[in-house]
Amino acid sequence: MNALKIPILATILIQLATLLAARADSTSKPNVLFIAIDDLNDWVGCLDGHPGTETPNIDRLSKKGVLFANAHCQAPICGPSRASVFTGLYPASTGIYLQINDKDIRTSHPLTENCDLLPDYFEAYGYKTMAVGKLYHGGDAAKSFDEYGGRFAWFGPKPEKRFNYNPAWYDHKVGGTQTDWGAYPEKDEDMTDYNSAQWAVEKLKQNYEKPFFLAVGFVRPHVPWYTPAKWFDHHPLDTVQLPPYKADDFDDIPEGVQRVADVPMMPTTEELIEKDQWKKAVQAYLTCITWTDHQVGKVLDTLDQSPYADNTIILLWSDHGYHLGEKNRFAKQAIWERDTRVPLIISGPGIKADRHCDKPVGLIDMYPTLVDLCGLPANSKNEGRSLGPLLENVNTDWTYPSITAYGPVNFSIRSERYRYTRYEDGSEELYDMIEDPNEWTNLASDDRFKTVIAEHRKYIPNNPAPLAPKSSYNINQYFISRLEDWKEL
Ligand SMILES: [Ca+2]
Ligand SMILES: [Ca+2]
Repeated sequence: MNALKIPILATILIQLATLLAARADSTSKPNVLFIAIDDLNDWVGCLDGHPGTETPNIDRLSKKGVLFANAHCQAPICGPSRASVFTGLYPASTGIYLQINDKDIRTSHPLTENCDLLPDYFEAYGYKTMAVGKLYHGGDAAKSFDEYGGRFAWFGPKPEKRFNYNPAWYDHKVGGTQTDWGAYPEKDEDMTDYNSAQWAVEKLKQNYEKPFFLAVGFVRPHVPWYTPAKWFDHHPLDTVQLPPYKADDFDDIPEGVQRVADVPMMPTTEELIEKDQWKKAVQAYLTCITWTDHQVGKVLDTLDQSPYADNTIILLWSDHGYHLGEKNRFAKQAIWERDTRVPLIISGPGIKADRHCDKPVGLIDMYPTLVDLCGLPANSKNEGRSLGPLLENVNTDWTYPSITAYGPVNFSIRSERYRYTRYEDGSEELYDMIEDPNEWTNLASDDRFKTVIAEHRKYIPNNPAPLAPKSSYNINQYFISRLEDWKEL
């Protein structure tokens, strides 16, 4: 062998040994790849929420594991949904029902002071924790992960002027919104999600002595619905289909329900029909989904090609859903199905491939599930439950509904078949989600469903925690008028 080749051979051997060492370490406990998507509703191919969506990478992941097709957030807004995920506690236990003006969840309420945040729990049991992008709503990711790659340009660069929607055009609109849509910026590299994916890809190419917990938080399809122009080519306007909308849908729901779900700065369907913008808004949301799916694909591909491919649990989720015109609204912040239903996929070593689970589950179940799958001691503070039995058999008896709170006094209970909701003023809704997936016919006053309603009503928390002191809500008149009352429930 010539002398020049010896150092090359040595280098290769060292690399091989490092790779084998990484594999040996990571086989003791599985790694975790935790992919969070912001404001993605059930418009992913595998969930069949919208016929025109294009999500090949998320669909591919669903084929590798278990798709939870009846999974729901615990609060229909970023901050409280994520607070529930990372504390493992219900909003009714922490008082975090709304956005919190605080960078650290633990200092926002006496009830969260002693909680174990998910990454801290993994760190305590020997994991290296890393994160990039949007995980918590506030800025505390840098504190609770060993390594944090940042949030880059947050929701991305913005054009000088809005393209298609400005609440200031309407006299009756209150507050500001980032809701707008169009082709912007020019380059993928200027997008936050591009940089987050890139950071995660680099991390997956490195060697680790400990098992890792890598969290990647993508910000699209959160508003503004901007992506570079080429991504709009995936959804030509003439192919875009509109979601179902019934103009007289609100005739059978109490006025109080409409008030809770009214976000006055957001566009209404009637407004966008008048401006000929509904289809364009849907096109932009679909485009943002395809954009994010592509970023997810880059991370999944890198994992597949890494030494960690066979020993990493992948968990993909979104923090809540979104309406794109269905209930005369383009918003989150309500407790109908499209606001609460989210993609939730779990794959990994020992998890059966290509399974579809219709049992109701919540994002709150992710924390105890990961602890269970990684063989860590159960955290007795967790209020969710491990989905282990459903990963084993998707038809296992599962009698627990998913509970979503919007403020401390509006709760929605999703069982396998029904959605029951009770609002602050005592008004109610009941929908048969099999017969009526669009929630058009409110059955709450139909005597035939008295027993069903009673069964669901018992899951409404009796003593919800008062609102966390640093809670804020500046865009919904109903919430503004109630905030002070809710601080002393
Ligand atoms: Ca969100
Ligand atoms: Ca209706």
